[in-house]
Amino acid sequence: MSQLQRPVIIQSQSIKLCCPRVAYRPPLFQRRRQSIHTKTVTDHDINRLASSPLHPLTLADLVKHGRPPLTTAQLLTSANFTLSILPARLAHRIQSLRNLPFIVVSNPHITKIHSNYLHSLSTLLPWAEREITTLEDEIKFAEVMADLVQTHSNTISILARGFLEARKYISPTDVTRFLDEHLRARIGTRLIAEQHIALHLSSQPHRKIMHEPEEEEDMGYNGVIDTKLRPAKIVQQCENIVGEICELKYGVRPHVVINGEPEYTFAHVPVHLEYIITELLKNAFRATVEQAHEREAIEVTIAPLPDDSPEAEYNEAIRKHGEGHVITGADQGNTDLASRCFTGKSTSPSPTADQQIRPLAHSTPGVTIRIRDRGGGIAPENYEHIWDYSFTTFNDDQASTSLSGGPGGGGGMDALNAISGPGGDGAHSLAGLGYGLPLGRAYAEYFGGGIAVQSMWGWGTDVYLSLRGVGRVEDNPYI
Ligand code: ADP
Ligand code: K
Ligand code: MG
Repeated sequence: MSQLQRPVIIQSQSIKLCCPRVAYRPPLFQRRRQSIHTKTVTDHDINRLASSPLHPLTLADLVKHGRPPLTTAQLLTSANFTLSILPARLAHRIQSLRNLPFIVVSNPHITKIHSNYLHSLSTLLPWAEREITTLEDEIKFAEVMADLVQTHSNTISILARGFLEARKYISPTDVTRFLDEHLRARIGTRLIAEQHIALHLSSQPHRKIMHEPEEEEDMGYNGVIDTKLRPAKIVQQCENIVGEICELKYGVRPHVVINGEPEYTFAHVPVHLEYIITELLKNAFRATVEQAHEREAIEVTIAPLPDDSPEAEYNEAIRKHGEGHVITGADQGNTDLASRCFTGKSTSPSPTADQQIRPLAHSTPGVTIRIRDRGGGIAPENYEHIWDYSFTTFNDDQASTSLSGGPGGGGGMDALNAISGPGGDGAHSLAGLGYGLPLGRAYAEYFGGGIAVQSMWGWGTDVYLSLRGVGRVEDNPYI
């Protein structure tokens, strides 16, 4: 395995933070990044860390350090908490990569991801078994977190390329199983790191150096969570972006009509919602235009769940178990209750502790967003495959041949760029290599929501995105 352990060169590029309202000053971080200490990771380190139990993360963990700006003591607590859970999570990912067939993990792209994880663990090890007690150390630690987020920003496109090249040696089912676990775990790891970075940037005394003053009046944010997120606003923003891409490719764009309750707000992670809505709109736009129905609006309905819905009962059940309670096997009854109400019942494997964050007590019931298009629906023979990571009906030949033919391909490269997810390298293509639906569902399910697709073959498609509120602002002192 030694060839997998070569050091990784960190590329300097700007970092896109999860929380869009918190501005980064990359040059400051880049200058300092060169001084990040590393410690060689041994197999013993990995085995030891991977065998330690994973911290069952809750949303309460993300907000428990207080409302920004934090005091020095709160900031140090956040840093130490972050440090206490990340190494084991990285070690689990390394182990799971090593469990892939050797010929797959030897693929240069998969090897690159393995090296990235080793690199990130090597930057955390010098901090292990010590406590962060000074602001000076906290600043250095925040740089380590920034490095971690940046190192893994292109993970999804690199993994996609790797699995595409190695597809002869691993079944689509095994790829989907691996990616479902890996990408869900990655969502949590990024959230933890980004939350600390966001708290760091918005806290005294750094804010004068690193925080854009004009952003300060925005009080809706607690780190990466927007407590006043308005889904309709995200839909409008995503409509603009997807519309541009659509117009570039097809020369036309359908328009979106929002109805239901466009003023509804709740607490959620904006970049997650942006990613999901973008992917769902891309699918709807593409289908609509390909059916030459661009004159027919895509209808987006925002439907908040009522307070007496089964969702509210579900939240009450969480409340009885105590604040920030994590749903475990013992709570299966309640989770079933929740999934009955949410149409997006998943067929993916049950989440493990490092994959799943559960809502806070006093959660708002949440919202269902229906995206309805007249794009002709999904052919029955394709229906069962739409959740596979690599399944796409988009430009089949172009997407896969340009990739297998080497770097620089047209549609395939665009497609890969389009699937990086939040914090990744952007979305330039209307459809990709089939990552939109499964990855979108992974984000939705992360906070207990889901995605369900209802197709009327020959007519159109309804997609139901269910999202559970992650905390009622007035009830929760932390948010
Ligand atoms: P991609 O968009 O890259 O193909 P997705 O996972 O987003 O990957 O979607 C997988 C497939 O599901 C699409 O290629 C398409 O065949 C089908 N699909 C998804 N959404 C729709 C829709 N709204 N209308 C018609 N087909 C759809
Ligand atoms: K797919
Ligand atoms: Mg898509």
